[in-house]
Amino acid sequence: MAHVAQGEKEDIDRAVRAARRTFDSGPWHTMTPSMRGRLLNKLADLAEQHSEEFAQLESLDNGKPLSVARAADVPLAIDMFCYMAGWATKIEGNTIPMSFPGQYFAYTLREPVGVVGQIIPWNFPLLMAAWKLAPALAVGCTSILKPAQQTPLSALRLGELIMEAGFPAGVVNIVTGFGSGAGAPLAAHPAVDKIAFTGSTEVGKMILQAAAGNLKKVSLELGGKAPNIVLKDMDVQTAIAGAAHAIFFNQGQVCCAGSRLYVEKGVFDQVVEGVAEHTKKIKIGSGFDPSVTMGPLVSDEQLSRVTGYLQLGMSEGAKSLAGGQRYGDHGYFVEPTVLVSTNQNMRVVREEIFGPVVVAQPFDDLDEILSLANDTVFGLSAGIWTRDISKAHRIAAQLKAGTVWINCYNVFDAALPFGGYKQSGWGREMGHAVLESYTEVKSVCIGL
Ligand code: TAP
Repeated sequence: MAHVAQGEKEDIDRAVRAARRTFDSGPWHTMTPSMRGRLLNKLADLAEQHSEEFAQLESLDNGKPLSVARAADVPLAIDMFCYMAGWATKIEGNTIPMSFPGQYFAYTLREPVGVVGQIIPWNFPLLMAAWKLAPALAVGCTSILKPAQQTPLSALRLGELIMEAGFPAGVVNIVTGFGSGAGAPLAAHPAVDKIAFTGSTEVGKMILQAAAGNLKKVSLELGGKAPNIVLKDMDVQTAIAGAAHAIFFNQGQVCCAGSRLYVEKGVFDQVVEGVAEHTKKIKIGSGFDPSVTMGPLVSDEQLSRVTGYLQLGMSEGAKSLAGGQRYGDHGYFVEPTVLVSTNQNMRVVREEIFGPVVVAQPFDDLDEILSLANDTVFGLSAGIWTRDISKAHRIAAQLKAGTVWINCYNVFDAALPFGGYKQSGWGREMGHAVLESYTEVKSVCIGL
């Protein structure tokens, strides 16, 4: 489909030098916040003018249905640039009342952290680029962005629009390549001040080690194994549709996917059979076919990983109510799968599969569901389906997860922080929360 450069350590060195120079002494250094905001707005406008092209690139590169790229990836990415454009002029410090003996005037400044390395995955390539670049640029950082090797095309096209918008040279440096050849030297680079990573928990831990050399700041958005909890008072059809969307959206290749479905006894059979029935309505095929609602997985490697988990689940004693294997004999398609007869000790319940596979279990009461839901090393997201608003708030308060959706799922907004408890990560994306991870606070104290 396309040939893309395989960046190596020396390309990362050159990109970091450009980003460093531009941050320390280039035009970016002296540009006003208002101008930075205007550039971000211009980039959003350009991306909007090219939204159909971006949607097609995303579908071609990742396999996702074009309709999904049009409805989710592209508008959310554009919105992220617009939202962060507004923040560029609002990065403020405080004045601090002092109690130290004497008279002082003290204030804080919020300054850009500097040169940031940003490493992103393949599941939402353009959106992940926007989540990373927009806040970094709003506060005045410079960036070296490494897209995933499977899906570099939309980031490269975005790079062209960044130039067209008029961002000074060296502000955004996109280096395509592999994690080992380009990602690792970026994470370890002594002239990089911060690394922002989205991807697997396993690689997240490697990033931490690589960052230790110069103790660069680190933010991590990692894997998940989200509990999606259905209480028996919920309208069953709404719960079924919600549970199916929570796991099957984007072929299940979503870090916050509702991959553990817990249903209160009394409606368990109805809900899981309903989700299994729902899979028959999912049309699998090319992302460019308008009737298709589920595309292929991203790669051969991902296909092996997901089908490997399906075999493992069966060998552990799980039963499939729907799906359970590869779909067809060519391409990277997997049947949307509902596994029952599962328990907390199974690897399919404990590990992130990152495919269209949900594991379902019944529960008795609130105490049991809280203990099951929180029995995981992850803590990215969770879902609750109930008409009882008081129960919903009580459960939400006790879930160890960065995002809790009640009677909805996979709802994202540039203003709503997103990130993980426990091994799902450090720091938050989006909202004003993300600005903290791209800025340093400087205290200035003046004796009067
Ligand atoms: P990762 O290996 O975590 O890849 C994410 C990004 O990190 C890619 O750009 C990758 O480069 C890069 N990378 C890999 N090794 C690196 C290293 N040593 N130093 C610096 N950067 C490195 O994810 P994957 O291989 O694409 O997928 C593996 C599993 O991770 C999936 O099956 C899924 O479970 C999980 N995953 C989670 C997420 C989220 S959002 N939580 C996203 C993707 C995957 P390459 O271009 O070489 O891949």
